[in-house]
Amino acid sequence: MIDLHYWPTPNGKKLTIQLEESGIDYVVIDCEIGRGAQFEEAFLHISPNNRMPAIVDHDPSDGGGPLSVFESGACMMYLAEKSGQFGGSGLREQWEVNQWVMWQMANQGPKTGERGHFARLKDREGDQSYALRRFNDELHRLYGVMNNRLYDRRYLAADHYTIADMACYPWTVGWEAQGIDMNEFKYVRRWLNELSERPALQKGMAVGSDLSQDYSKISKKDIERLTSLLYNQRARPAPETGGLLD
Ligand SMILES: N[C@@H](CCC(=O)N[C@@H](CS)C(=O)NCC(=O)O)C(=O)O
Repeated sequence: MIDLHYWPTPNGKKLTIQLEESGIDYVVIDCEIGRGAQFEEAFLHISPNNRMPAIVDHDPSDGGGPLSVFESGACMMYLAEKSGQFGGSGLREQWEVNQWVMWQMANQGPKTGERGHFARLKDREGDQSYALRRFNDELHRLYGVMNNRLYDRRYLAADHYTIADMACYPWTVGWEAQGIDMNEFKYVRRWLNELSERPALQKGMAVGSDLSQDYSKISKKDIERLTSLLYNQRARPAPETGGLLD
């Protein structure tokens, strides 16, 4: 059984898609990031970067105690290895898949996230035009990378559906809100349309839909609370005593 520490965001949905597609048993443990669940001590032992998603496998293949994994890409690779599904087979396929998962983790996820961050600020912290131009351009470039990749192949890696596609889908499906004109990226659109038809993917995308908040409808006070919780994070102090410097 897998514990999935989860909130319904694109990073979380990568894992619900994979778990549904792979038929792996899992339980969802709510990690309400808008209320600070990511800073709880027990969660930080699982995910020291105070971010969800993360998983705990209660039945790891080495027969040892529970094994936890944080970072969605690492969780995907772990689950692919555990289930023997969607990670590619053989050296070349596996590394093609891993490269595209890493591409998502290092590019599409963070750049889309930063674009959204500056777009939501809407000049509340001064002129955001440079930051917006920077991340709008980056995002446009990244859609181009996917479009070129997909123009003569059905999937991002290998010649079949893999965790690389599952990692990118939940971030790509929001193209309209990201200010992208999909007419410019017709090979991405074909891929999105094909993936959207998969029942397990649809099920994974819907997990926790009753939990998500419509941020355009929440009060000013709640926006301020969320902003101070999520936007202004600085280092958590390390313990003063009991470490290697004593
Ligand atoms: N690279 C990480 C990113 C995870 C991430 O940014 N998670 C966000 C939600 S999508 C989060 O937990 N945010 C909590 C916070 O900002 O404090 C991954 O892919 O797992």
